[in-house]
Amino acid sequence: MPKGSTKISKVSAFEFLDSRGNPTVAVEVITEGGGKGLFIVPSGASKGKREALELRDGDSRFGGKGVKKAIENIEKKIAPHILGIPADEQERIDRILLDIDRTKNKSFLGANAILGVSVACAKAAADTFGLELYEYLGGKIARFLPVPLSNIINGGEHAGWNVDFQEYMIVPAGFDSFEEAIRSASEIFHTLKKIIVEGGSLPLVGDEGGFAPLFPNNIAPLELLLKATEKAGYKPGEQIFFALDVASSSFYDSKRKLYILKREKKELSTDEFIDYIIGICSKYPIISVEDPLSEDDWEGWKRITPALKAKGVQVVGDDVFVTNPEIFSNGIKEGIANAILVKVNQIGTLSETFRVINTAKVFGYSTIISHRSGDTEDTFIADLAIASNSCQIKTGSLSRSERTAKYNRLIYIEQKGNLSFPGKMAFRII
Ligand code: 2PG
Ligand code: MG
Repeated sequence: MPKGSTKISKVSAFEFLDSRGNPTVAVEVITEGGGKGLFIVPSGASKGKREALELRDGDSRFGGKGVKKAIENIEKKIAPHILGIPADEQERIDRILLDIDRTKNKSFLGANAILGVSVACAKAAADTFGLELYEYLGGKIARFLPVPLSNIINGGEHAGWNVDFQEYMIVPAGFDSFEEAIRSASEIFHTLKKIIVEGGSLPLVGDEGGFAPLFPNNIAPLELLLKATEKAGYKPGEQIFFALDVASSSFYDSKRKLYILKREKKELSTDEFIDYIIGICSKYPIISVEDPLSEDDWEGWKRITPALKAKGVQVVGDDVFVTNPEIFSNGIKEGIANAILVKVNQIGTLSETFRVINTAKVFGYSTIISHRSGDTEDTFIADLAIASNSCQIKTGSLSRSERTAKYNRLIYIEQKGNLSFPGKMAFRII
């Protein structure tokens, strides 16, 4: 029962800072019943070309990255249309936002403005009802905590190109609880730090809190992960698995149709690159590979998907789907990937995000709820992962508070709630 009316009584917008120190939109929605919801919008670096548009001012403030226009849009173009509407009528609110915007990529209002309002309404409604956010979004029944894909070695655009691949993740799937899984990830992270320092490198971290030493090739980080896992006392391939975000759109030359590996001084055709990826997956306990091929290489995706699936590797589409229901449906038709990375700011409303998640479930695709490389202390995605029964979350390393905030929220929920940790089941391994 609501504590009071969920009707929206106030909408305020702020220019906050994200984890890279860039401005980002924050929105607070207040209901007549006294419920409050504040959401801080994240921001990506290695973006898919077809993501919804993040509106930036492009003037002299913050090197052009200010978000005052988006804030003005919230205050003047959005707020008057949603005041008085119940914050729990999510579909209706999101419809109003889309009807005001009327562009394909949300460029009139800005996806950052739209998303800020969309999620802040959900948070305000949950608060008015006196429910935890995951309960409000997912219903009051027991469900799953997500298995983390923890990015402890950062590369590519997130780390000044120390290595071509963007993310080397450990996946602590062989445990019975989230708490134990996170403990193992943290211990491996700190063991990795020792190994890096002993090897003569500085233990500096990239945008998502993973270490970012210089590597001679794209395989060396996997050797390091193996070493750190074993040295920390864990079993690779049993307790700890590995995952990659190749983020290959960032080094694909679409004119020449070549994958350019700067660290290895190699230029590979699609078929050569497919063999290269499959070779890596055969050598290490890799359970999941994200964006192995470019968003412009759908023909290649059609070939790599069955090849990786045959090896039991989850094939994740991020830049290639950009959490867009239409693009995702085309991908399903073409047999591309068997999992989708879900980033709320790629699409811009909560309703569309749930549409994508539900479509994935119908067609047997796994869903991984994801942060952005420019993130904030906001923990919304932790609740979204539970509410949507996604069983997997990608939210960075075991350092930097904008990353650990999500882990801490999940530890808190695990201790308070009646949820279970799916472990290997999240990857369809019994
Ligand atoms: C990715 C993300 C998050 P960005 O590619 O999956 O890790 O990076 O937010 O820079 O797109
Ligand atoms: Mg990605």
